[in-house]
Amino acid sequence: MVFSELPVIKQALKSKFLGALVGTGIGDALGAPFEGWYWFMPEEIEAVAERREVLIYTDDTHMMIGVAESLIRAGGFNGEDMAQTFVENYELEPFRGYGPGPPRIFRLIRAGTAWDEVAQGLYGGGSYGNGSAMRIAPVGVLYHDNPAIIKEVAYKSSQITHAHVLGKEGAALQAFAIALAADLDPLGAFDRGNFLAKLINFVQEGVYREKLNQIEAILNRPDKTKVIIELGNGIEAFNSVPTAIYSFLSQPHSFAQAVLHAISLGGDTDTIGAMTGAISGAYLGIESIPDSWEGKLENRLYIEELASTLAEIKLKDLQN
Ligand code: F2R
Ligand code: MG
Ligand code: MG
Repeated sequence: MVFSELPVIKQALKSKFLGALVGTGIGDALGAPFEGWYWFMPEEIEAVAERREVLIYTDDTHMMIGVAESLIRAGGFNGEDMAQTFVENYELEPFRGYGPGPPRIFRLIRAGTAWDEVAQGLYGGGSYGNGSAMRIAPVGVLYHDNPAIIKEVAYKSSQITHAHVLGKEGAALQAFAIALAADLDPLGAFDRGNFLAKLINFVQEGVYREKLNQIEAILNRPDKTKVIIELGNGIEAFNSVPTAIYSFLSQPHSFAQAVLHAISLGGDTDTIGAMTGAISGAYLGIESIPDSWEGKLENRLYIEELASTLAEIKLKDLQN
């Protein structure tokens, strides 16, 4: 790294870390009032956001905060620390709309079950819900230059609550999409074919590969019903991570349009909104998030502090 480039790199990096973490919160909070709806018009989301004084986030952001807190405190991934962080955060704020599985896991961890053994038994083989993908933004930005570490940390952090391989692979795919976005210059030309090809090359599980392979054709002939049928808008990781990637690719140059599109697909709106917001924010940076939304996000200053600290850690790492 040339020393004179440092301030520019530092600023851009920080903006992308902020974009990914605040983007998660905004997508989650904007989508939350519509979770479970059939598809609808983006204008309805804007109208609800305008009427609200505070944009309140749910479990998606609450768990993303836990991931960031633990990575910072432990200086990287530490399963025991992250599991305890999830448990403590949940006990403080159990009202965040958690999925059915995690609270059961947290009770078992509190009772002494090991963090890496507790989730296997859930749903007879582990959960493939989208709960470990929705919270993965801090992993995606912190390790954005190392796909092997991304995969390792995404899998291990999933293991705490989502032990099924499709849950883990969903988290890894979402983290890698955020990483690729963080690595790109938003002022340069965006090559969506290349972005998709890298994701397809990264992912190993067939269901994700098949869905990613359909995205280009759907982007060429946009049709909401087709997106929902082919890619999904559900609570399972494989029915939501590809949809968030599609939503980002449908509007790569506009955070607002990408997130509004994702939420307007209905279904698991807060989560697909959160995941789309994380990818778009990582690509376009914090400046791309409309002030009128960012200013209303609950706990914004704390989320920004976590993102800034992670960026500082990364920058020190790059300088060594
Ligand atoms: N919980 C919700 N939404 C419900 C409404 C909330 C309400 N608005 C409120 O405020 O109270 N949303 C949140 O949950 C999703 C993430 O869930 P997570 O953490 O993945 O949970 P879980 O239980 O592990 O999995 C979710 C469901 O997926 C199915 N499933 C998972 N693995 C399965 C398997 N191996 N076999 C069969 N089914 C499996 C189950 O139906 C699970 O219950 C996010 O949307 C977040 O926003
Ligand atoms: Mg939620
Ligand atoms: Mg949800």
